[in-house]
Amino acid sequence: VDQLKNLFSTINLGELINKDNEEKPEQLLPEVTFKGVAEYIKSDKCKNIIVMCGAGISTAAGIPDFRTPGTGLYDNLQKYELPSPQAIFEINFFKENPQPFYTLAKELYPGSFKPTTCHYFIKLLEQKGLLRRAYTQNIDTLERVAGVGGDKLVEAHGTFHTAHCVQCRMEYSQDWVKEKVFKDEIPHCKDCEELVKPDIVFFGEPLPRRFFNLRYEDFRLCDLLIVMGTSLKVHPFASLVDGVEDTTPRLLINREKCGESDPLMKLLGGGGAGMDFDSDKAYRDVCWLGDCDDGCLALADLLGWKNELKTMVCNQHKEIDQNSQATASKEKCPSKKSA
Ligand code: CNA
Repeated sequence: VDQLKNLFSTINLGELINKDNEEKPEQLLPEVTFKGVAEYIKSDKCKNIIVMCGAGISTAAGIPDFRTPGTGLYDNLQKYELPSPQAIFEINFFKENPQPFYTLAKELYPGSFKPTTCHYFIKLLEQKGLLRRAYTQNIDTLERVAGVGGDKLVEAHGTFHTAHCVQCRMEYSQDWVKEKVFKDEIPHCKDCEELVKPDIVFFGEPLPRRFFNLRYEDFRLCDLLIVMGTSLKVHPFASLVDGVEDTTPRLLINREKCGESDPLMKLLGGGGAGMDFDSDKAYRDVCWLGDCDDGCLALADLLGWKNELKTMVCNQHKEIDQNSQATASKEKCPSKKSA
């Protein structure tokens, strides 16, 4: 370690990093701002948008994320007496002790939550013919509930939509598993009696084949990457931000900055370069800090879609309320003329 420290102390990192960045790729945004991103979307240069999202797009629906201090799941798992917060999503721990996962699953089961404005913004991008793909880490299926087509979705960490026996791989439906979970029963395979687990990817399991099949082509063709509601801490998902071309603009909408480049890692050849929002060399990365729903509404406003988005959210929520026979929303949908 001391030798490495000595070696680094003799290297002028700043100089090397500057050299690395000497050739700045072409800037496609008219200006490197939120407004510049909106203008770019309106231009004919932006036809393939990829959205990458995480738990932060669903917190407004009432589903906690992992890492937000206080409200995140990792701060609220004490009652399960786990060896570590992550254990609830670790495959080996699950096979030994599935109860904590199923207790939590009952709380978070899809069907009890409504998509957020942000989910409907993704749907709107699809309707406008601009969505190449939405890569989600979420397992709550709210993108599907919002109407995003299955062909436009990559559920990178799996989904509650289907389930399989961990042993013989027999498939089970979401409804079958849900019925057991809501009766506080642990679902067991009808055939081999082993555990049945929803097809969400646990730590220690590979990502779905669809993720690997689509990612290279999708990201090569991407004209704009929009990253929303994720801490970009879980790999390989997080490294997707480096899969786009050097010129492709990237917009982060999140409560905190994340995914920024680490100059030392870059120099050592470790991983991708990450994003650069603030240096004087920034030419394509833009950050909008705040809640995803507000960010999507602000972007929709600049695009002239705000009323359309608000109307979509309102109508869809009313329909969900009516179908679930819950109290119908009293919210008034905006009229076509109002902004
Ligand atoms: P994370 O690590 O908890 O990060 C969430 C990020 O979103 C943080 O940067 C927050 O600051 C930010 N955030 C939270 N709420 C908002 C908001 N309303 N507006 C803007 N930003 C917000 O979660 P990641 O998704 O990055 O981590 C990946 C894990 C989380 C995946 O494996 C998921 O399966 C897992 N997860 C999914 C869900 C779900 O399906 N809804 C819920 C909890 C965890």
